[in-house]
Amino acid sequence: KEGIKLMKTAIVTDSTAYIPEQIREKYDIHMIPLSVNFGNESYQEEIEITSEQFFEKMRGQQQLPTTSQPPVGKFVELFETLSNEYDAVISIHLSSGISGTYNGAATAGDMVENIDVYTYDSEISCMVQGFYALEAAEMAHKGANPKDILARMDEMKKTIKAYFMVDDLSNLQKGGRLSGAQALIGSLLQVKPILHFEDKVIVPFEKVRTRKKALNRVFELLDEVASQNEPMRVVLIHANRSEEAEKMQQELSTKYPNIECMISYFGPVIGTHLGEGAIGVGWYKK
Ligand code: MYR
Repeated sequence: KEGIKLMKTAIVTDSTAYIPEQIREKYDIHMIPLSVNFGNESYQEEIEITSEQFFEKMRGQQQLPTTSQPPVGKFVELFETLSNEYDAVISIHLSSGISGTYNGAATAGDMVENIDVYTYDSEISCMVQGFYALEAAEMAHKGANPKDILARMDEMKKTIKAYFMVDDLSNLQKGGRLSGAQALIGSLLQVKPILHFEDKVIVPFEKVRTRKKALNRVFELLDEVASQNEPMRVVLIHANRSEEAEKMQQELSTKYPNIECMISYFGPVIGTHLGEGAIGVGWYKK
């Protein structure tokens, strides 16, 4: 008689989930880095350059850095190594509407033969993408099969939301990551628009005049969900504004005992496109 064999599924994500190393280790999450380039100097984020070093370096530059997706070969190499120990891989990535990373992982998945690779488009990025990776890792650890993990992520997608604001829209515009009507974008350069993801790309959500008003509006949107008193996870994401994020965390934790509120950051690659001072709020119902 055959015993029940638990599937061993490895969870892979990319650096833009900004899951701190200790947490990746604890959850056994494998990470492939994207890079930032200053002229012809290239740094793999989270490995060769920290957020603090990056923002400091960016401040001193005339020209904006650029970013690049990981080479397909990096994914191939990792998937092949994982095939020695696992039956399957779920590889979770930043939105395919803003980066070629997801497609690169999918190409690599097709190239590797001795392991099943499922690529997942988070349609978002940063710690909100990290939420998928953390839940997937918890399930994988318990021996859940890939189909069930993928189904759970699709379920999460229904309540996952993130809004974010930048101090200056020009980085996003220069990097070509702001979608929506050009005329609208022109008129937005004067204000502090709230941004979000729609159909995998970044579009303005609402025009607001000041950062304070924009934040209040985002907290109002959060309140619509948080006041239902169901368990939820919230993340405050900042580009080198940790004190501001800590203050907000305190306020939210006091106001909503049902939410688990964490702080995360916009690292080098996302920081290149959003600029220093950006702030975001993301959440999902658990
Ligand atoms: C690449 O070079 O492939 C990376 C491009 C990254 C574009 C990032 C655009 C900003 C994303 C903001 C995410 C906010 C999530 C809450």
